[in-house]
Amino acid sequence: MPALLRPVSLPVIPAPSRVELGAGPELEDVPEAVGLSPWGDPVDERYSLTVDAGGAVTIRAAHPAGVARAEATLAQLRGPSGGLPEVRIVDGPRFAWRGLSMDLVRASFTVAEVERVIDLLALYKLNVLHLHLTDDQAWRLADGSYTPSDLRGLVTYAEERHVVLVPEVDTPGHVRSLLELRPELDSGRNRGEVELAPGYSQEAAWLDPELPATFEVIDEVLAEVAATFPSPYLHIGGDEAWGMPEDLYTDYVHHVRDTVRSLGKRPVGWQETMRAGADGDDVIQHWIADLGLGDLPGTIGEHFAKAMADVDRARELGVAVIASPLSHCYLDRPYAEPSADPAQEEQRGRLGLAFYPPKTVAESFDWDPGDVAGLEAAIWCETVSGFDDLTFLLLPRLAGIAQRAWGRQDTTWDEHQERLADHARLWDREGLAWFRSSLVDWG
Ligand code: TNX
Repeated sequence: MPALLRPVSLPVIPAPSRVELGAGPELEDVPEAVGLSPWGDPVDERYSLTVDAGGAVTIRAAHPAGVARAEATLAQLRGPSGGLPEVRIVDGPRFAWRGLSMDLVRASFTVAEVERVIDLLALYKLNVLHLHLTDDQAWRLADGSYTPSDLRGLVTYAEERHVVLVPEVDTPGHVRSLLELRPELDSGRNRGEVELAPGYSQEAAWLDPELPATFEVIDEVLAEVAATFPSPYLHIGGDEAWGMPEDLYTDYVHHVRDTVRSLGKRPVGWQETMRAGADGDDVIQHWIADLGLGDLPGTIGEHFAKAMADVDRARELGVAVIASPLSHCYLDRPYAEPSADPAQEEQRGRLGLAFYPPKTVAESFDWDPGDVAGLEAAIWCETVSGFDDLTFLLLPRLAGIAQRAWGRQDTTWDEHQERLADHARLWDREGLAWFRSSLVDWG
């Protein structure tokens, strides 16, 4: 087994084992994945896996990515004493694009910590780590954290695990940090307080497409990012450009999409970018969904209502939609049920945005993504102050998203919670903090 294919911190396949790389008739019985391939060209991630009575393992897959998915299944199957059950599995993904969007701005994570998140994605057969690299609080491409060589190292680490890193440069809104770094981007009208809801205001800044310096800076940033990340997709952000006139927003998005295309990449944008229309190869990421709070007041309310219509329009036009509805995919949502461990209650109370009504792990699992181009969980880090906080919000819900993204829709919560109980020992072995939901019988 080439070392490259081995999820490093996961158990290694025992000898004797055999990997047969090539198409097999049994694989063709598994439906092909639907939606967008994060590699651009489709990659066949289907595999078959046999463990015989003597413990010998045989894996067959058409592509090394399929072998990596089989290895993830093996890691999940291995019992507490290291043994493997006798099994025959023929398996493949439901959606081609299965990811996690990670906020690297509101909290800071070391390269080694990001690698551990990539390991977790590999364990759950997720194949996209979407890196939210820039925001109001920091511009991680310049002011600290990640050097180009760090980022290239992460690209290689992810590639070895058949995970694609999709970089996001979030503009024209969410750019307060950039304006501090590059004061020449202040056009005299592109920053200030915006009242988002009655009595609630926020400092906001946006990039002015009518200021020549804007695209001198942004086109260069996009070129560097495109050169660093081999992903055929580049995420242009485009969410919540508070205070920006709509015609300027549209001009801005058109320009940035053109730049991204000229760099040989396909643009992905948050759903608001639909306001600039969309071409056949644009990709929209859906995040705004009903929070169950009724109509929200003020600017936020108007924004949400409009943004929901943006997604409807994307669907009508046949634009590819990656689903990350905050109702089910936002893992910065507070947990509603108590922890089975009273010592975790302080952490539970502190984590997740207070704006979101808390939700139980079971409620988060109860949904069908439907007919979409892919699925991404999202972890935003306003309330997160370290790696333990991060994994506390990721686990166990990330496993539920992975089940929806890879597995059959008819898996019930009961079946899912039994598997979660089994997986807790993997998280413990990796030393990961996780939320001990009182709705799961952890045994
Ligand atoms: C909205 S999701 C944002 C983020 C916040 C997040 C908190 C999105 C495209 N924008 O800036 O961190 O809500 O959940």
